[in-house]
Amino acid sequence: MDKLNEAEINQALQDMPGWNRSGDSITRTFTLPGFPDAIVFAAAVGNLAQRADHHPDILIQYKKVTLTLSTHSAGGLTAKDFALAKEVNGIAR
Ligand code: H2B
Repeated sequence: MDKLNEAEINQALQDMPGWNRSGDSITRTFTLPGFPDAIVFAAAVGNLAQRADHHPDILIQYKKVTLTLSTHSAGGLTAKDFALAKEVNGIAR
């Protein structure tokens, strides 16, 4: 899959509330009510990722879950990252 260019990345970010650009990645931190909720949320993200065969870095810090998305095989951001970010937004409150 082709890397997106700068204009495409900026355009895609506009439709992606909560997500920020960080170099070759996009990130979003979700704050859940408590640690068990954070674990359940991370597992739900894991299920989406497995189904999409596209996997984010997942950092759990107590009740915060930070997701970092990038397409390793492309060495940058692709449509797959934004597709998964959109799915994650769909399961987040
Ligand atoms: N996830 C991410 N974030 N980037 C990839 O390039 C990637 C992946 N490649 N998940 C997938 C798995 C690849 O290894 C399999 C074989 O499709």
